[in-house]
Amino acid sequence: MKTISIVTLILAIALCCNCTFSATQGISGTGTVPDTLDRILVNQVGYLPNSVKIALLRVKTLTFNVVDINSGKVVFTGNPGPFKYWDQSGDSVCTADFSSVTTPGKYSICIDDKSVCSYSFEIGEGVYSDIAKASLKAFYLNRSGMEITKEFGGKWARPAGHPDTLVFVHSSAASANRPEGFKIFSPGGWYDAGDYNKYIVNSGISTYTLLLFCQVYPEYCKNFKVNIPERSNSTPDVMDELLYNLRWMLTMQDPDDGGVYHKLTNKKFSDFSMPDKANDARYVVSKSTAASLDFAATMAMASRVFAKSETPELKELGKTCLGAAKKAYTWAKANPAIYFKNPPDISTGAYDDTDVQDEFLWAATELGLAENNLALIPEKGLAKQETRVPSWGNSGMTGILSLSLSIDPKVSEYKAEAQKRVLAFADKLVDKSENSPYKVSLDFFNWGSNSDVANQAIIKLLAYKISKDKKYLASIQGDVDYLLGRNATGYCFVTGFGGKQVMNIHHRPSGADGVTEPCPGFLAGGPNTVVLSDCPEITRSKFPAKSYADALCSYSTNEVAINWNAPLFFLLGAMDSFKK
Ligand code: 9MR
Ligand code: 9MR
Repeated sequence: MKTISIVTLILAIALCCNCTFSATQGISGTGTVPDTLDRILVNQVGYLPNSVKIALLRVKTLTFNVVDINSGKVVFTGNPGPFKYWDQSGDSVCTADFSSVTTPGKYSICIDDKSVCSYSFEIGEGVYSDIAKASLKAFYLNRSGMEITKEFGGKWARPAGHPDTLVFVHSSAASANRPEGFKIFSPGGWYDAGDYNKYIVNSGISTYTLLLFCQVYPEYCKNFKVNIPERSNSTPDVMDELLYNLRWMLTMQDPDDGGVYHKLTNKKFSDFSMPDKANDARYVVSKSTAASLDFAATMAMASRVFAKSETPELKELGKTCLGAAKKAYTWAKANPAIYFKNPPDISTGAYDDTDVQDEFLWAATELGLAENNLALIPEKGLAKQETRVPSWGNSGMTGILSLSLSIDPKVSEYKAEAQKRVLAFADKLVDKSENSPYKVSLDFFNWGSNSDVANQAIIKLLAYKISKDKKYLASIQGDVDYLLGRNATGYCFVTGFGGKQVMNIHHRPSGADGVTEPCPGFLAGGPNTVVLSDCPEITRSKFPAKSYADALCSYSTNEVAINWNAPLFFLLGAMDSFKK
């Protein structure tokens, strides 16, 4: 893969053939002047006509212009807000509000008589359609055990890899009926991320997020079409895609005792080969309490969503899911503290967690909702659960989200309390974004920080769904804008989109396929300072919001993952559903 985006270069030349830096002065905290195209930060994909539209300027200017790219005409002139310093990025920015531009078209924000312009963007009702589709299609491109054909994969077509029709039971997972070396059949599912392994904990939350999307936006889902092999059947394509993973998850349960294997994996991370060339032996490793609970919660949620489906097979599958959920939960109750740890001979991702109270809460809540059994819902646990964005290791809040949307009158009391908490949390997030120089709620950069932005947006979207209060919309837009370019790195973080594109994701197929462009539709993990040593040759910024490298070696900032793309799709699908 090449390191510089062709699109970036062409745009730079087209927009800025006379790049003097005269009247405008760099105001970056480090004293360095950002690249010309990074001096004005915009959402490089676009805005719905009636949305709030705010760009960020890193240069001092009295006015800014919105320029129609086709005609070259200035359609709006505005005055920026005051400069504000962000300790997370180490620089100052000011807002350029151009919400009053609503005419569909292609634009750029310029200052100084067009000597400094932003990347281009669109205004229109359809601006999120392609990117929402791509962000779901990314799951298809990460399917294990299936050939990605030209018809559906285009230039990212590849042979099938990891059939997982012959998987060994690892010593850590051995049981009386399935001793060490026993062979099981566990095909399908999505690769977790840039690696080729499949982990139940992370699969659970990702699948749940897509199920939640189907629950919250049923009409949109019905009409949402993606070019995947199942597109012609009567099941919505989002559901088809998640079924590919859910059916694999079901194979990870030991039919004898109901316990769920933590992961299906190679002993160590493979090199950057294509899936069909990376054929080391595969193992299921150790059952764990967390995996069993996340599995139970996801299956219980699936049973509720499938019960509403119009297809008899899905209704039937829903019953299977509920049965599997109950068995896994029973196992976890009997084995409440089997915390996963990599055995000495296994070094792939651990998704380890020694506090499973939140997983218990999530599973119990989902089972209570699925079985209409109020007694199962852990009242005390709910009260104790801290309000936070859900993640693979902290899923308790997910139960609260499910409760807040329940339609079962039996849980109405819990529902009211859950809604109150979702709204209070969303209000706090809105408050943060309003006061943030970069207009985002994010103020802490973890591994996968971009997914935290998308997950925060989900909280606000649910608050909007519950309250119909438009006050959430500007903040949600801010999250979209951040991910699509209005951030301290200037990158549009979804592969295949934007002017400054991410080209070198830590994703084995993208790194090995010989195609210049990475597989499209993936959300890069994003900036953080958790691991600074992943690329020995690259020194990253000490400012968390800028500590990002578009380099294949940067697994800590530039990997992709199903639990990051799921909230991305949720957010982009929701935005697309708002079109008129
Ligand atoms: O490629 C691996 C990636 O998929 C994981 O998310 C990441 C963190 O567990 O690890 C990557 O593998 C790296 C390993 O941890 C350390 N040596 C370099 C490997 C990347 O090439
Ligand atoms: O997303 C995970 C992150 O929260 C952890 O800090 C990190 C290190 O343990 O691992 C991340 O998950 C990786 C997993 O272990 C292996 N597949 C790739 C995942 C994304 O980087």
